[in-house]
Amino acid sequence: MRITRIELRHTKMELVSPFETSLGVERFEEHIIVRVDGDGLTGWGECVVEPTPSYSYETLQTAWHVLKDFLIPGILGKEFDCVGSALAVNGWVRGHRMARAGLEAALTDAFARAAGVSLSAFLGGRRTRIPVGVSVGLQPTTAELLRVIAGYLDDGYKRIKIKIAPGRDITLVQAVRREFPDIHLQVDANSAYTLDDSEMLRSLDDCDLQLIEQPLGYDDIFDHSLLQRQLRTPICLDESIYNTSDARAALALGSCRIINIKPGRVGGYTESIRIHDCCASQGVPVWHGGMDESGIGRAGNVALASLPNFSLPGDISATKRYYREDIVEPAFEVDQDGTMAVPSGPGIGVEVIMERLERVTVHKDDFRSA
Ligand code: SMG
Ligand code: MG
Repeated sequence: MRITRIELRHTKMELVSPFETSLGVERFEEHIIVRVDGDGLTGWGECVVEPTPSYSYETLQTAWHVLKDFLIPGILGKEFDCVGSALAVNGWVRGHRMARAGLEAALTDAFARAAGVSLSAFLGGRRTRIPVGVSVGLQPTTAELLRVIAGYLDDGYKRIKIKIAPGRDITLVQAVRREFPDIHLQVDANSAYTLDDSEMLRSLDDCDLQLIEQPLGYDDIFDHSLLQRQLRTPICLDESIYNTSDARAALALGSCRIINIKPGRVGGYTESIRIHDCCASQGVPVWHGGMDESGIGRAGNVALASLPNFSLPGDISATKRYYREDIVEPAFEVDQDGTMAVPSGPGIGVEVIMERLERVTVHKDDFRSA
């Protein structure tokens, strides 16, 4: 495939309700939508950066810069026989994984379309439906949290994750457990604690949680190993796993027993699959995280999560959990059994509605080969 055109769009979409975590409150999602054209085909990807360097050190501006000045010039106008050969050209770029993942996603969609297969099949996925869960932000009151969770259980979700933060942790979790004794429940701290909080974290052992996600430092592996030794509940690492090497270190040290995979965080589908395979070979389950993607990113997530070792439900929820109107059709839905269908059409398998994409575009830039 010869890459003839690449387009970047800074998009801004309003969430149906504010999403509060230990990192702050989000009311809008601002991402970069990447479009790659070649051989008469179009591929789409979503770069899950945020305007601020909070969840990740990358920002919308750094990703735009790295895409525009390095990654796009590396491949524009060139001919590639597979995604890997296009990635290899930019292999010298260190870090900036969200920027790389957005471009890899668009390229992979284009190559899957060229092969006439779904992205799921192209990536090695086997399932036609995947188990999904929902991530519930911090709420103004405990009563409101219980009400929101009840609504999601009515929608069919079988796994609930709640966000915790210092002072808004054990009592919240206990209240949720009292109200819903049997649900699959997990918590995500987004690095809000230190080893000084071990006592509170140990008390979570009595709440029958599936896992505790990223309790300690966003780039820590060692302290998590000390904490995991004190806990019966599995720790799941999110922020501190950037690549397969981190995953191997974390598993060897006993820092976690489960890993959350997000292609944006680890630099794309290829590295995600390496981590997936590494965990599978050690009998360690993984699940697919979420970054409040639009339907473009969500379609990619669903496809990746159809691989066999994504055995726990992901943070991949129905479109209506995020946006009143998405930029793709059809919308993603959750069944009463807590599963979501994996699109089977070519590539990401959903249609990008250009008029809606145009409406959420703040700024765009277009790069064409001579
Ligand atoms: O896409 O459903 C989603 C959001 C899932 O909680 C979610 N993501 O740390 O796992 C996480 C957060 C990261 C984004 S909040 C800053
Ligand atoms: Mg997380």
